[in-house]
Amino acid sequence: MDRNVRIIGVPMDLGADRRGVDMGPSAIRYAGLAEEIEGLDVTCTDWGDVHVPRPEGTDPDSGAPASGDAKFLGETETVCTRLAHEVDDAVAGGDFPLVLGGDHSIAIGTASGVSREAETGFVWFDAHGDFNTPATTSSGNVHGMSLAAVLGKGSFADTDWAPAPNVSEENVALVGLRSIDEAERPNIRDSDVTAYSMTDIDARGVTEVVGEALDIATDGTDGVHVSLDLDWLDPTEAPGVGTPERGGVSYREAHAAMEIIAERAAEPGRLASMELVEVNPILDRHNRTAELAVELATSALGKVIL
Ligand code: 5AB
Ligand code: MN
Ligand code: MN
Ligand code: MN
Repeated sequence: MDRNVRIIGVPMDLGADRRGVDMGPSAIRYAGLAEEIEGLDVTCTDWGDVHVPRPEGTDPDSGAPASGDAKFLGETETVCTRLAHEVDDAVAGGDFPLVLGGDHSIAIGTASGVSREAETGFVWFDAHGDFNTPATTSSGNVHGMSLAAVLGKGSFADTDWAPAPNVSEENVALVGLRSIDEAERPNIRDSDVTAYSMTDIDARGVTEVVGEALDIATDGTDGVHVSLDLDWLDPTEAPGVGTPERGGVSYREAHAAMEIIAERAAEPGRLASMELVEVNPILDRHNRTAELAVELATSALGKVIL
């Protein structure tokens, strides 16, 4: 990594059902994130946390009427707008934004900030599609709608905060899918994103699939944003997540993917930003998932075995 890494925490849990994911940024810091990055001879500055309103005393229906069946949409807009500003500020200052969640709804803010001045491709590592809209969601949780929001799907099209300014569907790759809702599936199929399921990884191997995902995300863009939902990994490796799904990638497959990202970071279409989301310390075992998040981030930033 050739830039200073700017750590931005977002203790957000309003987009998910399971409380505790708001402690993700603390757990990831406690697992030694800054120290490990500095161990790579990369400078690193921790900018602290973006303020997130507490759910108690707030109204889940805020943001109506545009919210439809999305909970805490008003608060999500507030947090994502703040985060977008922080990320934009980091990029403008020549820093590399490393955003710590919090639930995956924060990706709407990261995407807005990083793509404000630059065409940005996305590689979205996840067990889930995060492609629901307020019209298709069965849970009302915005973390299951975040990619659809970034791309301005459904009623998100009518908002000025959700669609990211410079992200084209053609430059978005989803990797590792294994749990898609019935009503969500057509949203993905009818879009121009490229979706790789675990079946693709089984058949072709993680290195080929991630290499192709990076081809898609770098094609004609200025940079790539990596959104890493820790439930992408198998729950045996990453138990501390709110929506675990069996059959995820292994520890080594996850590292291999991050190492490919690091290799490509020096090329045009280089790594623009990264976020680590959905770490829930309450559901974790001895901070194992947070430690894994740190390991994978350092892999993506250039850590090698030899
Ligand atoms: B995550 C579900 N599809 O919409 C929904 O963890 C789960 O950010 C979404 O990928 C999981 O609530 C969201 C059932
Ligand atoms: Mn997700
Ligand atoms: Mn997920
Ligand atoms: Mn989740």
